[in-house]
Amino acid sequence: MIDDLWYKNAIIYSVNVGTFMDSNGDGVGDFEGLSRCLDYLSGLGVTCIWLQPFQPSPYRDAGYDITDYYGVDPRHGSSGDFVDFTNQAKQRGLRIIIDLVLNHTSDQHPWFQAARADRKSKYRDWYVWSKKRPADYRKGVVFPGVQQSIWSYDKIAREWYYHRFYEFQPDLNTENPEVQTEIQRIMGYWLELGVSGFRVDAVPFMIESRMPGKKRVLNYEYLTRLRNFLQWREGDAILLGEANVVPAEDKDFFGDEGDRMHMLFNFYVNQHMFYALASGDAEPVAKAIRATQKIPEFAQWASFLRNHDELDLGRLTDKQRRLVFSKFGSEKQMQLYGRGIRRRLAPMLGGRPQLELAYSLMLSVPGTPVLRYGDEIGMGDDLELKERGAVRTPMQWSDEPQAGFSTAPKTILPVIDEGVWSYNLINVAAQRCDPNSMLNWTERMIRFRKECPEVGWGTCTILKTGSPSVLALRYDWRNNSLLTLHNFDDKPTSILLDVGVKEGDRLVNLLVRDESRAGSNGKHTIVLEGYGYRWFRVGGLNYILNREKY
Ligand code: TEU
Repeated sequence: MIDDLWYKNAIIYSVNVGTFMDSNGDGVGDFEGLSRCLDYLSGLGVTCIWLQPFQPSPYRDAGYDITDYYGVDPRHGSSGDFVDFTNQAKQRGLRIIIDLVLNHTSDQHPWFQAARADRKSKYRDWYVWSKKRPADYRKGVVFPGVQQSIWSYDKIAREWYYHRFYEFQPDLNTENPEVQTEIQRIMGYWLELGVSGFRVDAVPFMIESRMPGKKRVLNYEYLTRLRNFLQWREGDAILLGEANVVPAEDKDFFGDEGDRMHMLFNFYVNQHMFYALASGDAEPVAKAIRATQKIPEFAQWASFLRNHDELDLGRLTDKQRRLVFSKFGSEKQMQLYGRGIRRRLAPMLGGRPQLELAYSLMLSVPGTPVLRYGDEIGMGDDLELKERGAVRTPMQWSDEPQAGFSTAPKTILPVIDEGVWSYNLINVAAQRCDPNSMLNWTERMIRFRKECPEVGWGTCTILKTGSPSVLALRYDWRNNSLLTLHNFDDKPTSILLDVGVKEGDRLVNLLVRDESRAGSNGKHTIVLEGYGYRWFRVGGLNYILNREKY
């Protein structure tokens, strides 16, 4: 049954265990705490939780520097707590996907320790070495301004080792057959513990050939092998790839036959959505949707606004990027790595109307939405924290001390306790009681999104609106159609729209009790307020009754 493809119409929510809920008062979030929040998440409408790395780690890159792929960092609990958590999630019908960070390990990992200590160790070749410093040692750093090079000298090994990311994250030699077997073992282990798949970290880096001095080649075939292994072990598990690439490369990662990544984050549409929000111009985002539209039938985009990293604007033109910087991150301290903005969504966008517009847009572009914890209540950032730490502060549950996140005097990262983004003002407990809160609005929107499977499954057509600030998307799937409209301008605008229906046919507004009938020319005149948005069921009587049976 085609409807078994759960990831086509899921609501994914990304959680960092360490900053979500601390149950034992040590200042660090844990699995027991997260388990207690599962009713909150299922109430919000989430269907799949993406757990960021929780394995043992010195935590120099928020857990993306792992020292044991088969464990749980003791600060987050035990493996038993993890299994308890997955069981509780299962009780509520929630799926779990976890980060798979295999481009590199921590330099503290026993494999690297063995590799550096003994040239003859079998682990030596698990990493990438060079006797001399390669000439291009400064080329291709991922964190410019913070990271100096991609080759560092190791005094113990007395050779240079390769690292695309920080110097404490040596790259694994993923071409080594033993490393490949180990990767399968790691995937197999977590699948056996009940996860529904992996968010594959840094995919283009993970599959690159890294011989010093040689041309950079990407081994896409390896992705097909990962996929085959995954599917052999678990038929409905998925790979969600992190690959910030240009549209021409999408097919390499999805595979022509859809036999590589099931899903990829749509970084391209993401950046153009922010451009539209900053400029008021809908055309570039329409173009980005068009450019990423042709993907294999069973592949899917992951749509998102913000994640745990900087908002990377590297795919925009210099002019576009300058405009987004000037609107959403004009101060130097808001910018990062020369290409991005290290702010959360709410402070960047400034107001509730823009936030609603952005969220409604993200939920309605082709793909499956991925939300970032805290964005559902409009959490802020802390620019005092280093690099991407700014957007990683603990979840704000209530106005109790430490935002109800922990009873410890000191937490893993400080909670936001000052100014307009303080937990005293922005927290789940307060918003739960307020029918007009961001939280309740988000919950309602998620419900609509789930009731409109056309977005996850259907064909998307971009309609002409005659107004440069309005994006109109029509979705069709199994005799159901949906129309969404978004006005990026702060001023109201009126559009004349040919939705392709007969005279008198109706557009039923799903968000408020309202409808529009086509005029004698078969067209609809619709007035949108500044930052206005609409979701219409096309043609039918009642949007649920109209739904054809799957
Ligand atoms: O990021 C990998 C990556 O490719 C980065 O370019 C990313 O797009 C972003 O710019 C990083 O700020 C992943 C994780 O998302 C990131 O948190 C880790 O630091 C990184 O891997 C190393 O594991």
